Amino acid sequence: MLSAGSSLAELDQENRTQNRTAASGFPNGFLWGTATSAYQIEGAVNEDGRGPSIWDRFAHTRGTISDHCNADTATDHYHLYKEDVQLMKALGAKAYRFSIAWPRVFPEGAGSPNPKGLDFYNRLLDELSANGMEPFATLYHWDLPQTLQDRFGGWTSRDTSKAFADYAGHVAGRLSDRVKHFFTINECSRLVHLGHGLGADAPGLKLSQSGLNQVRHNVALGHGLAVQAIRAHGSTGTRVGPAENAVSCIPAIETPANIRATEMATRELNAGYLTLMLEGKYTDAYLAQAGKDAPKYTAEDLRVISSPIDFVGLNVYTPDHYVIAADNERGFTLAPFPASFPHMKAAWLRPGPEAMYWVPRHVAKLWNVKSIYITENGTSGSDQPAADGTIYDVDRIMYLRNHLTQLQRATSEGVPVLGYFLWSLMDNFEWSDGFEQRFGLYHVDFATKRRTPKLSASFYRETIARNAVV
Ligand code: GBH
Repeated sequence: MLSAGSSLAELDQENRTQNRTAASGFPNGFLWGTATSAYQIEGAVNEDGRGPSIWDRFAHTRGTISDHCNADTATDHYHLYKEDVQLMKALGAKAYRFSIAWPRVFPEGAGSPNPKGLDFYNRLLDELSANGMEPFATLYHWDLPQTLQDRFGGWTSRDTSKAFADYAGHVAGRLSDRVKHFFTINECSRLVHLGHGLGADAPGLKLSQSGLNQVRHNVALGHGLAVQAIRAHGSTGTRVGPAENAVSCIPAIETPANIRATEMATRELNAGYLTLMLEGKYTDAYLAQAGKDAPKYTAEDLRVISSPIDFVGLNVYTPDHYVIAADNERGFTLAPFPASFPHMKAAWLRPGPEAMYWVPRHVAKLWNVKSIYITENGTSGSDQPAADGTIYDVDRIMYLRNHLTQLQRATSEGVPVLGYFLWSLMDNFEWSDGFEQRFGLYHVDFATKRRTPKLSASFYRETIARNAVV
């Protein structure tokens, strides 16, 4: 124990003791990794038979991307993947979450596969394996083959849900000897809202409420059909689940009544996504609110959508709502964000680290989920080099430390989070924000493709080495 008059040197010594590490530590075997997605890093959009995706089309349409860029070359990971695996290794990471580009594997979305497309992922898997890194593959991170948009209207049609399952089964059949964990769809919620409601993401649609509700249903159906296809074609022991950006509900004040209110809010505000996948039905409130705009579906659809999964992946960035218990019909009230609420470089990125505690806890409790991965968490920053050339991204370190502290609170209470994938390994194409929002632990000079570690890379390496918040 420290006495009142302890010197700084003693304090420093104390901080190094086992006790201190245990108090801030994660469970043994906790999996540390980084995450990326295909279109955001690969480049090489016209190589080895890759077909166009809706993001190629969207990014090449005037006025869609803030800095008028596209991801034709991005970070050129397609050619620099060996170097990038070394970047992960330098962090001491043991896992890597990446996505497979559907238009590389099926350039037309369906029909004949392009073997050269999967060859790239075979090379990547070999490199990961040679460096002791466990692969976690996402099957859909928003790069729909353009042909499916043209032929079927993309996710407005359940033909796309079926094509997705065929592609998923094909990949599982060929890669599941080495890939043991598959994520179906990245952030159903965002692909529905931003891509088909606001038109801010590909394919840039602004559908009516009924159209949007149908897209939401078709995407969930695609998830369920893919789960079944992966079970049918994957080797024994292949595990599968979604990677969802759940609407996060945080008790404004941690009282039992408010906590109960956040659980109800979590269930209702995720009704078309996690609630549907895990309960196999739309909530009464969801259907009542949709009214005549409710999606068309069958009972069999609901059984498919709720096919058993092995884990839930959660992308956690920001609190969506602070919640207080209320005496109204719903039982909760969403507190509006005051104008003075702080944000990181991106205006949408409000730091509310408690989300990292509450989101996995709600998911585990509401649906009795036994395995959770944090599939993304991180922040953009201005990331300007100082006079000595170093990027001292202490804002990112603050953001990460606060979130990891809350994650450690969750794991120490028994919330079953098995691993954490930091978004992102390196700066990349941030969708409609182009190259203006940098999320990487490694800075990328997009002209030369040179990678340079930021200070946060050292922070993450220390965290991994100690398996504890540092
Ligand atoms: C994740 O999405 C993605 O999976 C990943 O590809 C992405 O690079 C990463 O996070 C960082 O953004 O309030 O109208 O301005 C997060 C998606 C993007 C959803 C920004 C909210 C703001 C919409 N988020 N978006 S708005």
